[in-house]
Amino acid sequence: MGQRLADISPPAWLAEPHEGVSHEELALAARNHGLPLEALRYDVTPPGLHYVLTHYDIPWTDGETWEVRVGGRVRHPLTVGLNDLRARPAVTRRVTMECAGNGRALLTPRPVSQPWLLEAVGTADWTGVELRTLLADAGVADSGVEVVFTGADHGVERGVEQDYRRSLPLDVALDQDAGVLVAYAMNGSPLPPQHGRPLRLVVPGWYGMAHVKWLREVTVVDEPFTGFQQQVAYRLRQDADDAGEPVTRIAPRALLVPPGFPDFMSRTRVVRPGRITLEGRAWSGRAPVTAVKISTDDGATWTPAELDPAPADGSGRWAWRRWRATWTAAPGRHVLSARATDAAGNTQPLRQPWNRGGFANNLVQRQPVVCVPDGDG
Ligand SMILES: Nc1nc2c(c(=O)[nH]1)N[C@H]1C(S)=C(S)[C@@H](COP(=O)(O)O)O[C@H]1N2
Ligand SMILES: [Mo]
Repeated sequence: MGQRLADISPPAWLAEPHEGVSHEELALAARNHGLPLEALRYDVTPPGLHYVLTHYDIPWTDGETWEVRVGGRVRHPLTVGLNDLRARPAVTRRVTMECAGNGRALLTPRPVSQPWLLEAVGTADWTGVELRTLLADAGVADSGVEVVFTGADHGVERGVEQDYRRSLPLDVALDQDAGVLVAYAMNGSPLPPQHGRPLRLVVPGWYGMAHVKWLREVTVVDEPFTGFQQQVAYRLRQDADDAGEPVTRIAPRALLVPPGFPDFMSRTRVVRPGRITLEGRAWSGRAPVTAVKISTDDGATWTPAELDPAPADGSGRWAWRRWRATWTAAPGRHVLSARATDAAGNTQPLRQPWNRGGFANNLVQRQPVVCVPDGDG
């Protein structure tokens, strides 16, 4: 009696300077696992190693009876089952997806939410149907401005009970180059439950929140969508009462495959003296990555890395690229970094960008390494 959802669902807050990660954040971090960074070696992330983020529960879904409704401001509302989708022309796209909150737990002050370090990324081959063809069949009315996507998951967040919902501008939803998919397969197999079984949206180049999982409704609307995940969450704000800018496309980032071998607790990397090949991946959802530089002296000096060529057929446009560089390690402590730049001139900041949600923070990685001669145990 007299209970309100707000009592169990706190507003967003920032951690105090020495506030540790709580059990609630640990529970989120265990549910929403990251990519083990050694898996950056794979072009396509093997099943189970792709990062996962789910705000509420993974809903129980049945692929055989699943239907997605395409409605709202359309001339011919559609209800499409999985077999109808599979009978349509299939498209496979290789897409690197990254959570907008990647890097959040490294910020000062630290926004309290899913405490990602740098591992909220993965690359998959997504197969499905072009969203624009479904919208064309439904016949978008002239009054349409956005498309709202509804997932089958339900929860409460900061006191607001909701289905997970996000929108895209109609021009993105309909654009052939944007390449938005309604996907039913990941790496050639039906979507695993945690990645949206049986259907999800894939929005190449956009941060993860746009890729609505367990997709059950596609609704054309005639006014900009003001739902929680659009207007309250996923905004770049300095102050709690800023309207803020929406989070959209992925900012450039490069990460290193962790060199050498790790210490169990500190994760500090141990390498031997001598020549070492450093490698990693770089991506941007804004424009193709054009350069990666590395630093082995904590950002004091930078040298170009070698970038793998992009596939000539354009299939790598939305996928990360491998880079490599050689480093001659000398005994002692070092901090390694990599920095990506894209064709639009976007690059990674060397000083921390900050916003209240900890979104789209692409500060360069700092990887501590200790170089110890063999037998110096
Ligand atoms: N229905 C639904 N879709 C969702 C989410 C969600 O909680 N519910 N989380 C979003 C967020 S924030 C991210 S980062 C991606 C993660 O996708 P993945 O778990 O397949 O890596 O899914 C997005 N799609
Ligand atoms: Mo996310």
